[in-house]
Amino acid sequence: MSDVPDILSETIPRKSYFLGLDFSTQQLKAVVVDEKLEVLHEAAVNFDRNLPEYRTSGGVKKNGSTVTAPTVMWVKALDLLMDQLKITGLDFQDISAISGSGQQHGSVYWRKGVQNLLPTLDPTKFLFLQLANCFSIQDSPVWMDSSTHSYCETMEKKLGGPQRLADLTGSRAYERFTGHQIAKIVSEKAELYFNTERISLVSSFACSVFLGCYSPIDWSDASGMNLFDITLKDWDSQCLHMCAPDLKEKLGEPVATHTCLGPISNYFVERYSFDPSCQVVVFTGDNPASLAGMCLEPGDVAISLGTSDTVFLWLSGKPTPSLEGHVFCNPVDPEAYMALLCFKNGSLTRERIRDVFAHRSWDEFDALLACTPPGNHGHIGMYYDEQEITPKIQGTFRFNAFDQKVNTFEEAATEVRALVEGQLLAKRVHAEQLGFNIGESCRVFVTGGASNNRSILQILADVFNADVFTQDTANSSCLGSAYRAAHGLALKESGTFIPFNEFMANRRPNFTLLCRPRVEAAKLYDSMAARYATLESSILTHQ
Ligand code: ADP
Ligand code: XUL
Repeated sequence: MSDVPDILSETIPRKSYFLGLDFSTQQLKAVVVDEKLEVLHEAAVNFDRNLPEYRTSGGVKKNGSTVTAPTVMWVKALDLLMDQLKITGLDFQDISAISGSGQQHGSVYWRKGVQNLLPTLDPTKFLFLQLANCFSIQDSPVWMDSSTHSYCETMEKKLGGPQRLADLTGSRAYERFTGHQIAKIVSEKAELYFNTERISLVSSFACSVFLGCYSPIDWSDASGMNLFDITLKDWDSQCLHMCAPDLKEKLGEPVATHTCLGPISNYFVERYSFDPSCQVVVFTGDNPASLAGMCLEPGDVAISLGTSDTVFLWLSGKPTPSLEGHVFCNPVDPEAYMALLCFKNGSLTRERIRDVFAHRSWDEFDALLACTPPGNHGHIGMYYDEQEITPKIQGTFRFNAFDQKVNTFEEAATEVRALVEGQLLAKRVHAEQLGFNIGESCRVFVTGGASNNRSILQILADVFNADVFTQDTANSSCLGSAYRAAHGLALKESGTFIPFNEFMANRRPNFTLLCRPRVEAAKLYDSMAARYATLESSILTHQ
């Protein structure tokens, strides 16, 4: 047990529950924890299945490289989720604080006049009916969008090159980053932009609904916009200027990610019997929230296998952003940073290969993995169904044991193993290129839908030559949001700053060791990683 004062029980002695939400790509999820931060309730609404009227696939709508989601669908999902939580027997009165997360980079456009409507929503009516006409742009651009290439080029050029932009904002220009999405809207739909009163990220949009007024954007999620100076922790006026007029007013002042913003709106008090003093802690991006949910420490690597696959690390000291990957402000330590790599072709590509080669069954997919050896007899595959982010490329590339390109693999099992090994080797190779050292004590923490799959995790352990752990319950972004709600409230009540990891010291979630590396396989993947890196560079030079 740690000897730090138990700030939560000192400041909030009564029975206290904390609600964490995650507005992710394919679903809206919620978790409720008690004062010991143990999970009491979970709920989820899947956009495609539970809200078919919006006709999304994987939670989004695609039109070429433009990818959006109907903003009001997220609101309706919240109506459904709140009703689901009620059915679990949850008494909303017991919730002392809430926080949440959202898929990063996506943006919401509130039309002029809505600031007067948000605090006065009618508690007898669903939210989605009242907010349906509140968005000047009905479909929110989301992180899968890659339609803003020319805006990216312009910003990098005007700012003195990609490295200069990375030094300032933590990343070179990326198509999905919100600044370029906004620039595209100003250029293509100027009248809609001028009819917009406020621009939120998915996280701050959801937070605004709970607050009953516009929520600020937090520093961590602001780092995914190419607009935010990650050192000064403020908008960069040159970047703002390049994207759109009057953008600063439309974005509002950014705040530290542990900020407690105030009480929940009257709508939730009246409709769901929340305590009027229940506090809302600013929402953040799903990856930063996941870092909090995993209680990550320096030296660990976290891998989320969700719609996108992400790799993230805690960065201490002065950040050195590079042309690959992203540096974000750390969500739980205002002095620190986090590094993130995002791979767009994650679960949806695994699902496609499963559907084609394994009769839509994960069991069959696992059986195919089991009947091929580590190293796949030298075959390597790279599957970028959508334009990949890390690295920027699209298409399918297969190589035989002699590094020759082939069009197909003969066996379904070879294809399935090539996909999984290729995806996991890419994570190792790119984490190493970011400067990450897979040391002796390296631990890998996994989360996301595919972290249920043991066969995939064994390959992950072998590729990283490290033990792989997972949390016993719940999705880590949701859980991280519930933890951040408790931390934010405790900081507010105590009036002092206690670091998150100290605050969590007595309440760390249970992690289960799922897979250990196998010596022979790990050795083999060492040389395969070097081969993978060379093949990847060769396809990038020849594209
Ligand atoms: P997100 O939060 O990005 O919406 P999740 O982290 O909930 O997504 O992951 C959803 C994905 O999990 C699904 O697309 C599905 O492909 C994947 N998944 C679920 N179960 C398994 C499994 N047993 N093996 C591999 N992938 C799985
Ligand atoms: C991160 C990214 C995705 C989204 C959706 O940069 O684009 O991981 O946050 O999960």
